[in-house]
Amino acid sequence: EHKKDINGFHKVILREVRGCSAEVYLYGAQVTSWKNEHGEELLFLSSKAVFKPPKAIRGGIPICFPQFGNHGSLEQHGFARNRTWSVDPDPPPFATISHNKAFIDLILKPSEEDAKIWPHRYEFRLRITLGPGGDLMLTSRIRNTNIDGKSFTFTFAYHTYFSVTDISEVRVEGLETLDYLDNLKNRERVTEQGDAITFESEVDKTYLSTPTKIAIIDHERKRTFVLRKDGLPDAVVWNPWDKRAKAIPDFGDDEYKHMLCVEAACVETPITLKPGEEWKGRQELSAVPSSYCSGQ
Ligand code: TA6
Repeated sequence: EHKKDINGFHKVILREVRGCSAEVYLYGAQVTSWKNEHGEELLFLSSKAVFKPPKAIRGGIPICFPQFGNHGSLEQHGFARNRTWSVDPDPPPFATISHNKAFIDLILKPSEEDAKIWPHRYEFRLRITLGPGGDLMLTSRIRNTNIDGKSFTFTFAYHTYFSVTDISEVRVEGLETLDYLDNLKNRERVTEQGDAITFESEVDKTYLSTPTKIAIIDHERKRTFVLRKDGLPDAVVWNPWDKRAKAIPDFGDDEYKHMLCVEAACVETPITLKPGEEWKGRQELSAVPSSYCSGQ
């Protein structure tokens, strides 16, 4: 269902038979809501989110492309999240789709302006799917369409903001014993010692060579988010905590307690595509009652 919100922004609402839903703005191709069959919101969206270009919407699932973070010449997290995408008129045949799934295909191609800051031609196709059980899947296909024979290199992340009841009661499983870059210590490389990651202060870590499945356990609500990913070897874990959150204008002061970013990413080893080559990166999110999930 296509709608215009109060700011006149174009958004698409996906609905599934049991009442699950998702909302995505054409601005940034950003998912801003994912609800389960009880109408509970599963993603965090800041109460101070600004829906006004060129500011990125604070929350949901920002798309970081062609640069993750600020290690490079582009703006922080690249420009894909600050552009208005189009509905893809002729999406490629995605083999995995069956009829009872709601999905939307969006596409981003460079503008003249963009070509000045990132001189490449590409087609970035994003399919957002709401599965029959309410699972939310994002599939990105990025193709190098340069006609000058040039390859290009990029880093990428689905910058997912999960809604949690109380960050001090949240555990992340699947990243223990892995190496990570500590973004609070100039990306120093460290090995995770803990048996599961818990939170009592600001965390900003890029875990490397991570498994395809990561569990985020909201103990209070007895809910586990399961993040499955393909083509995205790294995972960034971020909570700003109080001081950092206060310094971010579009972040409510106490909202850090109710969010956690776990971001399927490709950061350590950038992706290089020759003309004609295509990269695919997929993440699938599900939210299950914790009693079925801890330790699996
Ligand atoms: O993913 C973690 C991070 O790189 C943090 O360092 C913080 O900057 C966060 O992204 C949010 O970035 P943004 O540009 O959306 O404010």
